[in-house]
Amino acid sequence: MTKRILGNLVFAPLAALTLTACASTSAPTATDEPGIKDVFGDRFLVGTAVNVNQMNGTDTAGADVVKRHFNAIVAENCMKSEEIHPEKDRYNWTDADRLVSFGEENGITVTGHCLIWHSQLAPWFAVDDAGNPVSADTLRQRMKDHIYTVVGRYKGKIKGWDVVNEAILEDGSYRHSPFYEILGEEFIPLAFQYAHEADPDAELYINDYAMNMPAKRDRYVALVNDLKARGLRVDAIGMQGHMGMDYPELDEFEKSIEAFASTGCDVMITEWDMSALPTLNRGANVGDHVDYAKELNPYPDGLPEDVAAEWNRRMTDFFELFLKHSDKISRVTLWGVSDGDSWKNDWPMKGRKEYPLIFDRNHEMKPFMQQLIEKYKS
Ligand code: 9MR
Repeated sequence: MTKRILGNLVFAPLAALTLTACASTSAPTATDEPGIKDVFGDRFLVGTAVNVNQMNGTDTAGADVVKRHFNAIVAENCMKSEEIHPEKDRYNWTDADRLVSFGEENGITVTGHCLIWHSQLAPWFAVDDAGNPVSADTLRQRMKDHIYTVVGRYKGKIKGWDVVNEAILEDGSYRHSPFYEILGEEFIPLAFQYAHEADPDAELYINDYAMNMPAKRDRYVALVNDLKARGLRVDAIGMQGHMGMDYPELDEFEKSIEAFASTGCDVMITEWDMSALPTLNRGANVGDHVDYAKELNPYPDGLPEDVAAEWNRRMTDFFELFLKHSDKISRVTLWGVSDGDSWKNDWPMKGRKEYPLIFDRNHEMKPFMQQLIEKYKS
């Protein structure tokens, strides 16, 4: 990994020459310039994950960026079971309702994230009062109640749901989540069945990270084909797209776009971001942590020009790849509005200053997207 990053630095001067605008960390975007959605929105939805501050009026600058540049939003956290259904008999709708209203008021498509996920799982969901795993019947009923209630509340308002998130590991095997441990592989078709019953018009997605990995790719193709063969609705396969400077390889990512499209589903890039720092951990398993060390936080005062240039170049390459496959890709969503919002500032090491998104900490657009807008507008 270190070798690869150093390799990038060797070629950085060349990148800086070809991407001259990258020399400045950011440049103000003129207000008469089109937004990202104005330029690319006819190819695929252009989305971002939003946090509660952008929705509750605390972060108005972030909310303004959302309105100006994006035509799709997804809840970064407030619809996860731990947040929206913290106790068995209590739902917390405040933040989710606000997000859905924000979408309605601003003509922005809303995606629901996520119904069945092992992480941020409400603590009561899969255990009994004594803390022991519940029976298969009980878990099925709890899944059904949860999905019916959450999906049902936003029927007609949410375009589609990440129904199952991160069910498969990089080697293609099933993750041993509580759902898998108690129900086996059947938890996936069940979740899709319940979601469809709750809102027959809603699109339904299956979503995961590291989707460029061949074994994972093959498993998802087989899994989705199986769901479809059972007559279940699956509209899209979500490739989260948490990236770094040395992963994934563009052609492996492309192979997955093509393989997923071969199932007849749309492909969605659902959580796009790219770490600009040396890689500590690939993928996006939120449970992974690295202890803080100053030397692992190399750019606390801003990205060096050569690293910024290389980051912009890689982002351009991936965005051009998404454009190339826009007949297959129905949405490209960033995982956060501006660098300061990103989960990557805390993962895999807390307190690491990151630069993974399209907008910097001052909400200014980074050069690669300015250049793409210039190239494709009109
Ligand atoms: O960005 C989210 C972060 O704020 C949360 O603390 C974290 C905890 O579960 O989840 C992050 O979002 C994850 C998403 O829901 C699923 N794929 C991986 C994302 C990054 O961890």
